[in-house]
Amino acid sequence: MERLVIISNRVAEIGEKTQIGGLAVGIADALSRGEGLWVGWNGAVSGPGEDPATSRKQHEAITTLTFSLTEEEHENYYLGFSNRVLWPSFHYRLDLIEFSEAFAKAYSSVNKRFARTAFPELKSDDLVWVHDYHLIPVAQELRKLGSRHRIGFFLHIPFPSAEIFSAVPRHEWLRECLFQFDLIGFQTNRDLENFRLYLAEHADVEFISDNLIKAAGRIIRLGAFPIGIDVEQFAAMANKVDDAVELERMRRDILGRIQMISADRLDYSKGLPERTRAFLEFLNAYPEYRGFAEYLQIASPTREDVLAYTEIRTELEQLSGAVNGKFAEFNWSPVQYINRSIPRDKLACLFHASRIGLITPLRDGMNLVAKEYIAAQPADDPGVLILSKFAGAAEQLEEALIVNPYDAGEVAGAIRRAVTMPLEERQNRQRKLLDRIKTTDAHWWQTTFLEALGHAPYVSTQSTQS
Ligand code: ADQ
Repeated sequence: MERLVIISNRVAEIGEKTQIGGLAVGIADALSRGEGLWVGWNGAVSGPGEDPATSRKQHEAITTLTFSLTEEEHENYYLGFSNRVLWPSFHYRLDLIEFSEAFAKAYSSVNKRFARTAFPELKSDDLVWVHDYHLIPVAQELRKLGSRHRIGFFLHIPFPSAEIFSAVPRHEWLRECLFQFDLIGFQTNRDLENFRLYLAEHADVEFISDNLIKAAGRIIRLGAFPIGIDVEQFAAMANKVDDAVELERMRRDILGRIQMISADRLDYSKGLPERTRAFLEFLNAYPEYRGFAEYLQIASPTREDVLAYTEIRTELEQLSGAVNGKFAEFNWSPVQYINRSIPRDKLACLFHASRIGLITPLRDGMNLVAKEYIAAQPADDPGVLILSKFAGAAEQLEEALIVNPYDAGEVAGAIRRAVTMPLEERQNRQRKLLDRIKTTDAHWWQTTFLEALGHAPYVSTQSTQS
């Protein structure tokens, strides 16, 4: 079997398996199929004059090769082009784009640095898998260094509509960079379709089939590979009864309390203020639930150096305060707000104990929390997932209550439907949802992607752009 080399912006600490979350589960699973190398940023920023040297660590068969970014690289590549240009625009927030020439330059040069770090390590038959929007130019940089490897790219965030993508500063350059991969993977069929429509309008491309194109003299494979979770592992954590779960059960049984939950990074794409407004609408429209319904909002801080993130935090804190100010009583606060990251096993138990998972992003590549909520439900008395139609997960999880997150009345109606849903209907929906997340779990995701990459129509004499 070929060795796998992963290149991603951040390299996760590979330690105790249960504490790594999100995409790190899928990557660690992929790396553990044989020998593996993981290259990327270590999360640190080196001060002026400090040496941002690379460090190598070994965890059984997995080697990690990490380096720090300089302050300038962090500011312009990471906070700049990646998170002030690409992240907002791919999430349909063109109004939040702050573009500068310095951002584009740093994005290009840091991608060169990733490629230069990885290239000397590569063996001739390695499979290279590059992750996410930070690293679109990596394949082109590797090709310039002479790489003839099979290189795959997976985009974790949405690929926007053609019109939106054509508004991204330097979209023509990004497109040409993408053509140096052998496989380009998206989360959903919708993303794939958006990419094809963009190419049809803006690029000189030959469409060979639904999944093959010819561009820049190369044949490139395209595909949708919805990311999954390790269902067994998450369910096992959720089923370990802890004190908080017991307490919640008692509150549910004795006091008739109904808990809804959400957990996100505090990002404007996750729709947190809209969700709080929908909960407010629910309390206004259905006063019989005052005193009983509680919304536990777990929002971990993220990218706080970017203005849009401090603004969303202020807005959310004001709103939660306003809802509590209006409705709270001495023994009941409708909104509980936790602004920090919490251990995954705790999160799993809280999902298990919550009657409703309220997952309503305004845009999301997939949204793993939706899948984690399903994995955590008790089979005998499962809760209900309310899911935004703009989460990639909605393409798969059609038995959830699918809502428009911009319509507070519709979300409030879905909450009402969820709290009154008969047990049999909840069990039926849960069974189908659970089946789906099990058949397309983290292991399935990485194996189907790597299989497609292994089969990408690779031509060893291919011409490369310089
Ligand atoms: P994210 O935007 O980070 O990921 P998501 O897929 O929901 O979104 O993953 C977040 C992970 O962090 C989940 O495992 C969740 O349990 C965990 N988490 C969230 N809040 C937490 C908290 N307060 N404390 C502890 N853990 C918390 C990006 C894309 C997504 C895509 C993933 C994977 O934006 O659309 O699904 O990559 O491809």
